[in-house]
Amino acid sequence: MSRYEQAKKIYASYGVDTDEAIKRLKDVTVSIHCWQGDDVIGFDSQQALSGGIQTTGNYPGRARTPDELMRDFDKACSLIPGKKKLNLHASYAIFDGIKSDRDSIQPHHFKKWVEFANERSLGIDFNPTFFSHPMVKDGLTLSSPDESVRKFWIEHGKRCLEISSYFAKETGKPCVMNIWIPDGFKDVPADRIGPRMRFKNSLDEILSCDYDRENVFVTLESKVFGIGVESYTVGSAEFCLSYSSKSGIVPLMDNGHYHPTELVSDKISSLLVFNDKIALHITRGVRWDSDHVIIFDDETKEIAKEIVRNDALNRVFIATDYFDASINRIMAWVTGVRSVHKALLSALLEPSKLLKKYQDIADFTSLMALQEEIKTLPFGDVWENYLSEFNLSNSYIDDVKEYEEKELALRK
Ligand code: RNT
Ligand code: ZN
Repeated sequence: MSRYEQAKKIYASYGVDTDEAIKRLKDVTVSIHCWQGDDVIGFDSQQALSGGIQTTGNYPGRARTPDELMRDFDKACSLIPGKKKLNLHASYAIFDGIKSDRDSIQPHHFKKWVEFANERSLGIDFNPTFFSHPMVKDGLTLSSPDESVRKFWIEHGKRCLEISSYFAKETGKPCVMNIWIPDGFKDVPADRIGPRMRFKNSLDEILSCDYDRENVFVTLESKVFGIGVESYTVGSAEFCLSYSSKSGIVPLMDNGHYHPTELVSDKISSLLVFNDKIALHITRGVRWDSDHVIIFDDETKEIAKEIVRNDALNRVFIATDYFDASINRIMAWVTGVRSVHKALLSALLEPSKLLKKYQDIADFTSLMALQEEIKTLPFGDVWENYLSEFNLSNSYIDDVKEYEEKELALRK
């Protein structure tokens, strides 16, 4: 009997069908962020990264051009199982000669990305880029008291809705467009409601434009603080949840955007009670929103369990969001996205009916014991079997190292 067959038997004794788990996971799409490949720099300007987010490290081999980023993304995808989407930022517009500013970018600036996605049957998700730009004035964009600044960014939001509609049309797959602004203050403000009122009005204006409401899902991402923006964040959790529910858009939770003892895994069910769809940015914050590479850790597993147990695989838009410049960037992509798949697979292998029954009959003794017992089931054998369906194996270090030698090392 193969290791997988043995594992299948063991899981079956807990009432879990491993074939079925693998089949369900093969249907899940993870939206892979393009910005791990170039340290969130993009191609529309050479501005330093701003907005209170930071990549640290200077590992050689950063993608500097669209071609390099596409090649690296391909390399990473070749080692990642499952269905994928490409998650782009507006700053990744590709200009042939004449540049357009953020308030005048057009669908055709993303034509190459559409070709890239279609050749690989990937859908595209999108993000307006409200940072790393001279029109971010005093740290503010859509909430700025300066009308010319606010108007500029409203126009950017509208342009991005048009581009998102274009992506949905050209790829034949829905586009998730996520709005996140870095707006806030380093120190104690005198007026907290003013910026929030302006942010609300700006969002209303952006969303009032004509876009494909059926195939573009607009999401709104909240945050607690950023570097240099420690005292006040305009788009706080309360703001973003309230705005999303009032205006019928989709709330997005990034698990790096809460106080360190607050867990997104615990928030998912509350949002599922009130929203048809929710969106996630999966990341790993170490002490702060550090955007470390996702690993197969407890919180990632718990997030996955909440999606699977609540039968919400088709209600949650799952995207990755992290950026580490201190290690090989392809390895970062592969390790992070594989960890999401691992967590989902382990959630799909949970005897959730039995666990829930123990909870409902208040047998907390068995609940705890069983949760511990299943941690040492032969998960690895099922994981290997899942990977084998994509002709992949559990190890990928040598493969990425070879690419590093042949390709990344030449980037000087
Ligand atoms: C920042 C947010 C946001 C960005 C990306 C680049 O804290 O998480 O999602 O990481 O848009
Ligand atoms: Zn995020």
